[in-house]
Amino acid sequence: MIDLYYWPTPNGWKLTIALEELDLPYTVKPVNIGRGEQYTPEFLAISPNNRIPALVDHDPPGGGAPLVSFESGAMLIYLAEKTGRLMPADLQGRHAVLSWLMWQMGGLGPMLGQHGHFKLYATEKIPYAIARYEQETRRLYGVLDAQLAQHRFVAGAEYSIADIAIFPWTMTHKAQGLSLDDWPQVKRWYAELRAREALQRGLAVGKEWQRSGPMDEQARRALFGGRAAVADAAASSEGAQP
Ligand SMILES: N[C@@H](CCC(=O)N[C@@H](CS)C(=O)NCC(=O)O)C(=O)O
Repeated sequence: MIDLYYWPTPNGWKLTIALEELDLPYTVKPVNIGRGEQYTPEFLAISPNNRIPALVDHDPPGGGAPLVSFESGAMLIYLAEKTGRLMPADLQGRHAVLSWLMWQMGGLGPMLGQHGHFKLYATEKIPYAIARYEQETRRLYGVLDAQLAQHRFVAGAEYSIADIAIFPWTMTHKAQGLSLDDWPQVKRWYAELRAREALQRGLAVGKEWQRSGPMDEQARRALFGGRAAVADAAASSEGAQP
């Protein structure tokens, strides 16, 4: 059985989508990142970078000690290799999937993350930072659109972990003030993936924990203030009257 350390966010959804697509049984271990739970010693022992997702597979291929994994890209490769699915076995096909997965991990995710931060969450709106990350975000959407003009899926003719890694980040387009009409091939691909039942089941995991409306002060501290801010908040609430 796999334990998935998770919160419903783009990087978290990659894993619930992959696990649902692969039909693998898993237990969800919620880590409320808006309440600083990413800093507990138990979670840090599994995910030293204090980020979700992470997983522990108590039944790794070949037996032996439980497999502990953090970084969503590594986790997706692990699941594809464990099952022999969602990644072609031939050299060329496998390499195309890994290239697009790395593109997501090193480019699309971090750039869209920073775009969202400076445009939506930062209390001080810095025009240069917003313009810089919007330009990079648009460039990356253009790269994806050009690739999808040649292939049905991101890494070729087969649906793969590269599609699963990229999709949740394109779900943020409306919030980031972008329209998929600007990238028709991304729009076509997005609609095809959105209709997949397994993907929808993945996105539904923990939906009830999502809060609507603006981010509260506690979440802002946990996400943007670092470990010290979480510790300060815990210390001050210990002295507070219930
Ligand atoms: N490169 C990491 C990024 C993970 C990541 O940034 N996770 C976010 C949620 S989407 C998180 O845990 N944030 C908690 C925090 O910023 O303290 C991965 O792909 O697993």
